[in-house]
Formats: sequence, structure tokens, C-alpha cells
Amino acid sequence: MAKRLFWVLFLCWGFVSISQAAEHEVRAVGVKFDPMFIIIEPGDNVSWVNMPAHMIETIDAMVPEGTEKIMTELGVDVNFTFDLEGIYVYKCTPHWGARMGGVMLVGNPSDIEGTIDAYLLEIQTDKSLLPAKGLLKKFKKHLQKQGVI
Ligand SMILES: [Cu+2]
Repeated sequence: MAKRLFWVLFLCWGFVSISQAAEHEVRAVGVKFDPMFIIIEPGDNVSWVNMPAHMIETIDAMVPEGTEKIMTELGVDVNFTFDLEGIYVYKCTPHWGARMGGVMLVGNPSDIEGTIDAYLLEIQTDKSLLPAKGLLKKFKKHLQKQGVI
């Protein structure tokens, strides 16, 4: 009886650990985010740290539909939880010219490659998005390497 109870508790504990949201950390290093690309599950939390001269701003044309805009204060460490599946591109606005930005894949949205291509097309209509071009191309390679696409 005690043994059975032990296994029941053990399995419950395992289930709770698996379903718990994970924490991720992105560090600002010079004018780069490290890691530049992250792959997370919906509900996971991401912290941006070491941000003395940095901030993050999601790029309106490069986030899943229905996402709330993120624009943080300069010089503040922040963290956010991401619930909507999709691809999120963000930048450090003052260092966007130096291509300081990052890309996140949340969950397993449909047509990942198509979404990246659609984001790349946006750049043609808005030149301020140009620094995202290299980021997105590298992100695509990263996903290929990881076997995601
Ligand atoms: Cu910055």
C-alpha cells in the first residue's frame, strides 16, 4: 500500500514538473543579445538581463497576431511570459542600427518558414525593418540546424 502511494505521488510530481513553465534568460552583451535566438513553449518566461544601456521593443509587423506590444524602459532588466504561439522579432531600439535584436519561436505554430518569409517581405515596404533581414536569415538557419524546419 505504502509502495503504491509512493508511485502515485512520484508520477504526480513528474507530471507537475513537466507541465511547469520554464525560465529562459537572454543577456545583453555589447550590442548583441545572447542567445540571439530562443525556442520556448507557450507559458514560458523569458528574462532579459544585463541591460544597463538597452531595452526591448517588439516589432509590430513581426509578431503573432493579437500580441500585446512590448516596449521596455532603457536600462531595466525585464521579464515576460509568452502565451501565444508564433515567431516574435524584437529589437533594442537605440542599437537597432547595429542590428541589436533577437528572434523567439514560441510553441509549434503552423508554417514557420512561411511566417519568416512573410516577415522578410515586410522589410521591402518598411526600410526601418532592414536590420531584421540578417537576423531572420540566421534564425532560419538556426531552426534548420535544430531540426525544427
Ligand atoms: Cu541596446
